[in-house]
Amino acid sequence: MIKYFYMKTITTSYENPDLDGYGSAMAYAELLQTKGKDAHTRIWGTPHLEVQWFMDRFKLPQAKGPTDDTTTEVVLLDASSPDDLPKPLQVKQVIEIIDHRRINNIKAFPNAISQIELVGASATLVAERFKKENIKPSKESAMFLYGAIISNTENFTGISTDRDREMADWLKQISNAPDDLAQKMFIAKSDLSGNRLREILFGDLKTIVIEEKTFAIGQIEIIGVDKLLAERREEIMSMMKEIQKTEKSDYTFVNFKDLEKGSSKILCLDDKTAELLKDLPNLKFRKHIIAWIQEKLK
Ligand SMILES: [Mn+2]
Repeated sequence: MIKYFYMKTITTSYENPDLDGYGSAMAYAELLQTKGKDAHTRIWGTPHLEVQWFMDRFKLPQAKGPTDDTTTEVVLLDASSPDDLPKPLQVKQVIEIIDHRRINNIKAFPNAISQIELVGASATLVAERFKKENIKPSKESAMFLYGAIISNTENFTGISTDRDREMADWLKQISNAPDDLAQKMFIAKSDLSGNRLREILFGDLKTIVIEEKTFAIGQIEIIGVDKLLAERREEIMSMMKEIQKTEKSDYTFVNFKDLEKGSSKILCLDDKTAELLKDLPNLKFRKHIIAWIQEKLK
């Protein structure tokens, strides 16, 4: 009898993943298992609070933690740059990439086949794989993918396509997700009481370098942006100052997206940042933005 040998496969995402990264990795491991692969998900860092809330709420299985085994094959989801690859994984281990971001660096992975398509969530691409192969995801995987699409597209108020909607409809039936899931998720996400504000701001901070200038960009997505800014602006400003120091950023700002209104406000640390943002024509999140520039600092 011939015994087939399958190499072990890890599905993963960037460190400290959001629901799209985490859920896509979990569901894709299941798809690989269904096809006979020895696959499981490993996650590095601390998943976003939303992920932890979502798994508790719907009693979903958790991914395994980090490993230093560098002999496995790796599938990278919702990420597509070597910087996103958790250590100690190596670029040459990556055999497949599934992501939905315009800015990627797939050429840096010599052994990977990749699917990069600009839909609203990586979860949509994973769901389509199931559908195409005529494999029904488990209730848990369907819930992960459905939640990821709702979260990433901000319940279709943010960037989304018909493909996201089609998959969300399909996944909702399988997962039996509640009709008010988006509302429940957004309310849970909007609880920034105590230290949660800090955890979320620092947990989702991005630092990018453009033309030798360092941008530190925070992102907070909640219901009730105006209330938050009215009540805790001083606190946020002092966190931004701290960020500027540790990240050595030239420009520092936080984008507050209101999940109910679909609009955004930007809080800039200083005049220099405010001046710059005013003139940036292709700011990525411009589409849904009402820029709000902080008044002069005293
Ligand atoms: Mn994503």
